[in-house]
Amino acid sequence: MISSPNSPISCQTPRVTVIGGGKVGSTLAQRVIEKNLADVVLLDVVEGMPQGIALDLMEARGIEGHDRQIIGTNDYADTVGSDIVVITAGLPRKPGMTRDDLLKINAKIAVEAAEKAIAHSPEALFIIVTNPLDVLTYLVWQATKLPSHRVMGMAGVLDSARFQTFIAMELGISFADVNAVVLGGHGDLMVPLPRYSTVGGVPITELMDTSTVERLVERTRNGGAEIVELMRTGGAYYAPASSTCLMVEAILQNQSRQVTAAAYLQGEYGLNDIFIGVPARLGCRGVEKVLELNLTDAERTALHTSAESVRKNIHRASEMLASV
Ligand code: TXD
Repeated sequence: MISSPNSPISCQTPRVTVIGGGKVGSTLAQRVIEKNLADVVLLDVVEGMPQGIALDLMEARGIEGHDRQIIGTNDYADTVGSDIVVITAGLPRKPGMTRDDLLKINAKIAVEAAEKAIAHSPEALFIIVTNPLDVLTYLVWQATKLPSHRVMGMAGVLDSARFQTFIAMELGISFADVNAVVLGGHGDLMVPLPRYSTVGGVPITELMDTSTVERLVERTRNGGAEIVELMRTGGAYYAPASSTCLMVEAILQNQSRQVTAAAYLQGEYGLNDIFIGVPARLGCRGVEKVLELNLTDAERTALHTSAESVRKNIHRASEMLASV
């Protein structure tokens, strides 16, 4: 059937641009096309690399059985008309390096990438993955001048997935019954919330003793570093790509899914003018709503401490970008 101009069925396949064709970017591109979610443009500064990855993934289409297109490029002109732009470009963390050490290099990369991408895709939503992502999400929002609901950062989905995994492993149960919540910046100061983390609706604080909960919280906080220490050459990318793909899917399919994302706060949790991990509903407009959980004094203090660290780095990065 050929759809008429009045057909409610759109003939346009959604388009997702992934900037940075490294481990996270290429794995995300693979997930997006193999889940049939969108066509993908994979962009990197390294010549030939994104083109090679794209061709390799195209050659897998017949076997994987999907019809999505992927192109690899070094030219932002090829990203035109994207619905979502995901920024994964930057340097990964090396052993012993903190996320904040990466601030200087990655701030410049992310801001330049966002400015170039928005010029070709003025309607796009942006998801920032590059670290330190809470800070870079703010800088990208400023650089693109987009409404805040169209810019968000990915980390909370990953941190929550890690906490969920450790809870399920500890109890020897299916992850499917575990719902874990982690707020705050993606760093050592992130705020896992055991009271809101449940197994079939029962808070884990009722299922484990305090020291076990504390151990799992600590492991979650060190989740990224644990993998860096093991791998030695680079960091995690499978779960980060899956986490980002979940956000892409929630937006493209207008799912109104509640996840933790770095979203812009305007008074929620007593915080203003900052992007930080909070429960947010994601749909086709981006962040539809920020949900405010009731926090204890200790949880609220921990969130504010994390926010202060993000804010300090926003100032540091802004000064640095201004002096370049
Ligand atoms: O939870 C999270 N948000 C994270 C974030 C989880 C995992 C990884 N996290 C961060 O994502 C990580 O600390 C890095 O900052 C990014 C990307 O991690 P990845 O593991 O994919 O790094 P790679 O493999 O080094 O890939 C980075 C690519 C590489 O191919 C570079 O050539 C490219 O980025 N790059 C650029 N592309 C486009 N434009 C510019 N300027 C550029 N500079 C580097």
